[in-house]
Amino acid sequence: MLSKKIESAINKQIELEAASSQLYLAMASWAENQSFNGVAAFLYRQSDEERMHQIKLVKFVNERGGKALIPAIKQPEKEFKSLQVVFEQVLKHEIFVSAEINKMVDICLQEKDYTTHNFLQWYVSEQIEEEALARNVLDKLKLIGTDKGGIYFFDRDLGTMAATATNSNTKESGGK
Ligand code: OFO
Repeated sequence: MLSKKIESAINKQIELEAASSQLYLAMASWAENQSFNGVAAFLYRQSDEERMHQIKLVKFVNERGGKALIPAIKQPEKEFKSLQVVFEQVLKHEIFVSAEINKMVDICLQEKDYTTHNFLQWYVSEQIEEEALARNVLDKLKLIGTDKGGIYFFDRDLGTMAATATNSNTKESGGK
């Protein structure tokens, strides 16, 4: 059984995962409208992943006898100045999410809830990967600067990255 304190911390995180999914969806849609189709594919995929993170938390709360709350999400920004601004925001956002996950882990230790603590370790590792990925993409963009050819290949590479990740996920889940 979850303590009220942990239940409310996870419900806050459910909202944050949903907001992350919406933010990346807004970014994907912006990129698609700018004809950055590879970047759009990458961000659509990130948005799907955040939704999966949200659902995993919803199920966990319900399975442990709590009540998961499905939040209203405020509309994210719809205009972005450049690709670099998009990925600066992604990185900043992921760093913020990591800090929030760490706070939850801390609450679990205070409450001696080792089951939730164990469950949250998946999120801790996921955040390490996501921060590293965002940092890596941003570094590439900084190197490219305003070079049009560079941006063309960057867009293509992100599209390939999204397709490869989707294919390997499909294989892992047995094609489901
Ligand atoms: Fe939910 O993984 Fe990042 O934010």
